[in-house]
Amino acid sequence: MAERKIETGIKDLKEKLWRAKHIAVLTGAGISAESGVPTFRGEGGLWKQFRAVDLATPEAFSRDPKLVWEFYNWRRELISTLSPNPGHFALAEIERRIPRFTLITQNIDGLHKKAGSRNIIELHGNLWLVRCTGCETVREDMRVPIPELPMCESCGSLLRPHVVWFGEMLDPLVLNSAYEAIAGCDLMMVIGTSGTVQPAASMGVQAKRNGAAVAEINLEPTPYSDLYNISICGKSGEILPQLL
Ligand code: BJW
Ligand code: ZN
Repeated sequence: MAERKIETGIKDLKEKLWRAKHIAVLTGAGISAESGVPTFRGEGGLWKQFRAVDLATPEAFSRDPKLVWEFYNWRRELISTLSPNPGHFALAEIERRIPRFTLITQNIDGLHKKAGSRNIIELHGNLWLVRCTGCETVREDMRVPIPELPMCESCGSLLRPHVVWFGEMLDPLVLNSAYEAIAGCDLMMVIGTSGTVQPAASMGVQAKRNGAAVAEINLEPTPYSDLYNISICGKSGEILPQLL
């Protein structure tokens, strides 16, 4: 029964996908799970092991920047050894075959780019960028690990990860380009996100309100599954290649 539902979902999605002129995709931690990147919530999730308020807020960084850098250095070490999975590669292939394609990701791991995706909007920043807390300069920094308490070459202030923590605004230019894609697409795919963190969580519903068909691919149902046109329960690394 469940398998039948997955098959029908894939068939429906394939029909919509290859007719679409502009596709927007929103990805979350689930798309990288099969590469070995831990998700945030649920079984084995980072926020089961660590408290988000201690590690992913501006207050946590002001209180204990060394601890926060240790957390990001641990993730740099892990992610530097990992590779994109068939889900990432399938999205890159779909982008090559569709006239307009926008990939909006909440992930900071850089795996979509590694897989060959090009038009990527990183809502929550990037693990491999650092930002100066003084002069705001953003630089790529691939060092693993980054030395304890890294300082800005230009002004000597403390550097921080160029990511968006809880309570921080998303970059308005980045957010606007995501909303443009959501407003203009005829199909949106929402993949591997629990839909708990705003503003990303509402993007699928906004696309639907704007007239797009919305399809979800997730290991399990989410609070939005019934609102979308198609909901496929399964691993994105297994479902996405079947769309090609
Ligand atoms: C698979 C799979 C497989 C597993 N295949 N699927 C409105 C209402 C209430 C609160 C707010 C609101 N607006 C803003 C807020 C506050 C807050 C928020 O949303 N809080 C909620 C928790 C309630 N939002 C913010 O603070 C945001 N800022 C903002 O909006 O500014 C304006 C503002 C501020 C304050 C008040 C009001 C307005 C910023 C959010 C920044 C999030 N940052 C993090 C850390 C980034 C850096 C880092 O990585 O270190 O981003 S938190 C973390 O969650 C990370 C993720 O990008 C994000 C989303 O997680 P995601 O991707 O959904 O992962 P999971 O683990 O939750 O889910 C994985 C899913 O995959 C599951 O569903 C699995 O089933 C599935 N899965 N394997 C397919 N193989
Ligand atoms: Zn500086």
